[in-house]
Amino acid sequence: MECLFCKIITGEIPARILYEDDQVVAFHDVNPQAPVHFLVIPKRHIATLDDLADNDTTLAGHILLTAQRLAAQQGCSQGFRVVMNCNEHGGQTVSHIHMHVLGQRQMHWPPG
Ligand code: IU
Repeated sequence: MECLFCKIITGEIPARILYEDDQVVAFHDVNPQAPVHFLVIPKRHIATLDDLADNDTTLAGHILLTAQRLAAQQGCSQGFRVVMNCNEHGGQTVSHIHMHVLGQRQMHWPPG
């Protein structure tokens, strides 16, 4: 198993875990780009958004609702941003899908 995020799920690589259930894990990003910056990932290895299937609708929704709930817990009452990078042009560097959640500062548009 070479996937770094799968190793975070199994505990082989340390992470500051925020939340875990049977489907997802959330942890603080090691290189935060905002005062709040955490990632929500599925426990099942899915390499990119392109690999999500029609029967992953419930999982995809659960990732999004976990992001929303944890953003509130992290004090993002004035708003937050979710980002999912996909493949090379999307800027994806880790091949295990992850939803970034960033908050506690003003975001700008367009992203780089
Ligand atoms: P990207 O969307 O694939 O570019 O984001 C990967 C993120 O994973 C990036 O923000 C890294 O800082 C973060 N990360 C992490 O939090 N812990 C790790 O062990 C590794 C990457 I590897």
